[in-house]
Amino acid sequence: IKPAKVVKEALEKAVEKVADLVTPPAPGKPAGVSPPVDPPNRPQGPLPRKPDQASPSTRTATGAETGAAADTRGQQAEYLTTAQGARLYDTDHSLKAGERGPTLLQDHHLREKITHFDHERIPERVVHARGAAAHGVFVGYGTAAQVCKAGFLAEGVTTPVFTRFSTVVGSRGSADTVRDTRGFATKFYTAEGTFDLVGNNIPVFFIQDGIKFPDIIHAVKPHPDREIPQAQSAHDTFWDFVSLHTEATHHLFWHLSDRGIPRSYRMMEGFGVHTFRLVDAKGATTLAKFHWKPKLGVHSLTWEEAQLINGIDPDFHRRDLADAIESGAFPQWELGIQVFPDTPEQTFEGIDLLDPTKIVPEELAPVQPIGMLTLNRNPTNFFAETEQVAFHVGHLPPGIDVTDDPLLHARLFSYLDTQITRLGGPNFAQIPINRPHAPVNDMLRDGFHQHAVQSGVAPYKPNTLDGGCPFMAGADVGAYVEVAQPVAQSVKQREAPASFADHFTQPRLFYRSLSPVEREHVVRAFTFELGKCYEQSIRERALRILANVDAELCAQVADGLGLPAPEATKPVGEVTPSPALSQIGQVWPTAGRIVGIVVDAENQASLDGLHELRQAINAAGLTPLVIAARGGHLEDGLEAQRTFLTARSVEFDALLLAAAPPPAPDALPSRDDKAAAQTAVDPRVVLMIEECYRHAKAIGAWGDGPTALLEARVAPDDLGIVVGDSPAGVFQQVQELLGTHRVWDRFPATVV
Ligand code: HDD
Repeated sequence: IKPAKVVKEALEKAVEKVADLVTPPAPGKPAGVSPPVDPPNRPQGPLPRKPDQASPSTRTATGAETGAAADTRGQQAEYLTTAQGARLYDTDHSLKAGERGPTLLQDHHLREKITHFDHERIPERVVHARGAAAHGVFVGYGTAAQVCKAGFLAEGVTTPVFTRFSTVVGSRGSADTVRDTRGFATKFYTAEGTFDLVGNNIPVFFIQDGIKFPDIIHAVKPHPDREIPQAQSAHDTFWDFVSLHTEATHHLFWHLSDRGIPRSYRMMEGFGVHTFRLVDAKGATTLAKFHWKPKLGVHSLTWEEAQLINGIDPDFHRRDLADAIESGAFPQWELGIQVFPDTPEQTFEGIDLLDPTKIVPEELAPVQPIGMLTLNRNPTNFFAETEQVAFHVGHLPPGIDVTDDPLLHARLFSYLDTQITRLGGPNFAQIPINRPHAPVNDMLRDGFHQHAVQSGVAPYKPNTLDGGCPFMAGADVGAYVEVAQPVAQSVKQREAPASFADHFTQPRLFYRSLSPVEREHVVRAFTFELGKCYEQSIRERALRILANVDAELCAQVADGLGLPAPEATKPVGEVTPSPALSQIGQVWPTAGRIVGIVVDAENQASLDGLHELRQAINAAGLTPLVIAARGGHLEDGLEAQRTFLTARSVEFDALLLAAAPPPAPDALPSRDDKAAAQTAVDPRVVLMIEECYRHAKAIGAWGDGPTALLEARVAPDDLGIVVGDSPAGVFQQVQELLGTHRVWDRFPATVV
């Protein structure tokens, strides 16, 4: 043990070192929004949130509202200790035989610190590895009570939840905005046991039988030889499989539509996919499909935006969710059900309800709202919560049962099985994020990572030694009793029913229900993905599938690939479009959108009215971000949150131009300055305008702003361009345009 004096000196030295690293604010210059940083020589509170997180309101869910202490940090306790609680005097130097001598094996702190670090990583999820999550609450409307006895659906019952969104294909460090299906998994900590609704943002699945899950996943994951491409479906093995496996066609169409590149997790629908069986208080059953409807509407990126964002901000969706919650813009979804009579056939209007590649159009069975989900608190620790959360389709409360969908049955096996490897043993339900809120009284014992200290001697049933406990419950006291469902007298066989055989009608229904601009995106997506395949035979086979779904679509994709369009071999008949499948054509709330405002610090007029504009944008529930040539202070109470160097159009849903800033000295760092001198407006601002224009976004301009528009060759009277005198007036019109998300009319679709 070092004498106290030596320890004190070492501490003082360390404090001096840290103090050297902290640059005090220049004299006379405001220190910015954060208070000056003191050397951390004593416990301190966490740093304040950054300003853009504080809008549109300063409310956070970290206070009394949810009772959560998201700001609690282990690091704030006064002294560093070992895992056994012994206080440490030094964590920077190994114990050595003399200052320059060899390290001693007896250094327990060194070994504990390194050993723990060596084991910090656990296997990532085999699918859905990349995700982001949030806590929240679900409030039942009571409208489901007629068909479902689950207590959490009763009127006004509030249930804590944890929702994790994810991509499917990419590994844990992959980018957020790849083309993919998104996972939408919600854990309801109900008083009757945990209910996990483990769904996707697409209502159908690639396969009809879970035994094929390893095949589809092996096909879509990177090629095993070079492990490329990461988080992509545009490659040969994926298209090899789906072109040979026509039941994937319906999911494929959703995947290649705008649904595959959502604007935000907050702006996605969610689907339970399978048909479930609901049980009411009297034991009567109804079949149902679960739907999540986002309050902000369903919106997507453009393909070019999605690709740019993958490089510019790979955490785009994760950041968007966390920032929105941090700022008090809590995302909400209404839970709804489509209900169908529980007939022996388990079909509805000729659609087999056990086939997970089929939807039931909402026009035939409307989605009836049964409750509201609000996500209002970010996780405190990503690993402990988002990474360790374990969902399982078999986690069901009384009132919700499964059907004989063969995809669901394989899932009922897979989720428990995978957690045993991923979370290191069978006791993962004891990890805090997975702990049920209902009392647990099981007889599961021992195993890796057992945290409970179980008393008693008789973890078996029946027993007398522990007083016969625990006893069995009946349905009258909340037992989960499976519905006594007749099982058909049948032969053992590996077959799909004939009612699963039509693979093309519903893809056509989906495609024909889209608006022309959405169909154009599907055509381009097929052309892009097949264009990335090397094997000609795969492209040709995929075209033969498209020919069966829609001859026009097939011809356009074939044209893009430079191949002849094949004839249909199994053409499907006409379909009645389902308008509910299109995400365009409605006006949505604009809350939660990001508005960029370009200013010129040297041009005072461009700062006039900015305070009021920011307030108006905040008050409307949107987030304003001021962009200038340099960061920092602009004028009292006004900071530049982005610079021309850090801002790129893809971060903004709409762009406002208060100025036409001339090229800053760092405008073109890698090219000769002559080029910069020839442009009147900073080329990075011009690029922002060009991209916003191309991505069909609303752009507003006042003051010198229209000059910047002209520099980007955007006509002030073009569709979705608002030029006016006052910032407030321009914003108002831009906000109206944002209600439809994009100004698609700017680029009339060329598909029929
Ligand atoms: Fe799955 C994870 C959704 C079919 C096997 N799945 C997983 C997650 C979601 C889904 C959202 C991530 C949960 C989280 O955030 O932790 N999966 C679906 C949907 C499906 C589906 C909507 C079809 C309707 N899944 C499916 C099949 C199998 C699996 C057919 C296997 C037979 N899924 C798994 C898994 C995962 C998983 C291997 C990986 C990590 C995990 O479970 O916890 O067990």
